[in-house]
Amino acid sequence: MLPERIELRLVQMPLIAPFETSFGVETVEEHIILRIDGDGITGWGECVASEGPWYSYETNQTAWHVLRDFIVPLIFKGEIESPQEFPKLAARVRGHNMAKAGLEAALWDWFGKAQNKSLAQMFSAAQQTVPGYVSPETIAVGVSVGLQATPAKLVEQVRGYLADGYTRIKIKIKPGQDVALVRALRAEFPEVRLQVDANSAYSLAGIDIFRAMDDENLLLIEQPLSNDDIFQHIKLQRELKTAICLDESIHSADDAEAALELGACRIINIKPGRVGGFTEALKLHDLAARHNAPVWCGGMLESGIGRAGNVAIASLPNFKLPGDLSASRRYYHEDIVAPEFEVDQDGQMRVPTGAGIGVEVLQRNLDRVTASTLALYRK
Ligand code: OSB
Ligand code: MG
Repeated sequence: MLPERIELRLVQMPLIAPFETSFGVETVEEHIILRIDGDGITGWGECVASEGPWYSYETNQTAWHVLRDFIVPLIFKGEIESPQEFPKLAARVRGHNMAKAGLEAALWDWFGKAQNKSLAQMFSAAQQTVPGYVSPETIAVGVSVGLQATPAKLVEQVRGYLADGYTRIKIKIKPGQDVALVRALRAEFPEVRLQVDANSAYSLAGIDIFRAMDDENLLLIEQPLSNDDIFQHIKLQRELKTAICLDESIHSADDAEAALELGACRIINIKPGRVGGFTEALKLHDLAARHNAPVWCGGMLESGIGRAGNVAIASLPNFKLPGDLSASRRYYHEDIVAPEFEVDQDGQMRVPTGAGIGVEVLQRNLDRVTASTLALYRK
């Protein structure tokens, strides 16, 4: 297919409630929505960089610059055969995984629409762990709960999410707000599937915190130590029964191979944005399966455009744990797609079956949240 036009939109979507992690508070989610047009077909993708370089070094401004000046021109060079060609086309650009992943996502939707295949179908065909795999109609999903003002408020939030149906709870922790939160939740919900995410807020000197959590029957401890670190996590994992799950440290399937073989973690959180796109995410999925390491789908508070791709990839066989894939209304008053993503009483979310992302982009809603737009054309 021949790309003719690529549009970048900086969107700002107010969150229903502030989302607080060890690296800061977000009240408005700022992302870049990408649109690609060519051969009479439109494809949509979402770049999950943020306003500031807190979770990773990328920001919307770096992604905008790298897309406009380097990645988009590489895409306009000629015909593209498949979305899986993208990583090779963009390989000259080092890093900037979120920028790359946003454009690759738009290509997957564009090809899906052209071939009348859903992303779930395309991803099932591309994964190599279970030949002939057919994605389920629904997947079990979880919710990621930000830091709250008091443990009592956290307990009430979690009670609400459990009533909504979510089958797994993840809470954010940071030094000073950690073991006590886990214990407060365990006292109320002894059986709930519970995990914690530190977003790199600790060092090995804080090992006693994790020893104390080790008896709380957690599914996993996500990214306790430095972002990018593998070595310190090896030392920590050796001391714990609970599985460490890496998020920030894993930028590629190769990183995952190192982390798993060296014993830095036993579980991996896959965010397509963090690893540079769906093609790399599929590679990571297969690699982890070969290492008998479960994966699950992380989230970046995506709009429905990004969420659609996450839900589709989370329907693959080695996504053995519920992802941070919550209903549109857990984040936003109004999504920019229809139908919105919903969770049923059993904590299940539908995997879209329509072509590409399988949800319709609501142009009026998109226009309402757009702060700036840039259209680029093939020369
Ligand atoms: O570490 O998983 C994370 C949100 C922004 C940045 C980093 C993370 C998160 C989440 C939210 O935990 C997951 C979601 O989209 O619900
Ligand atoms: Mg995380």
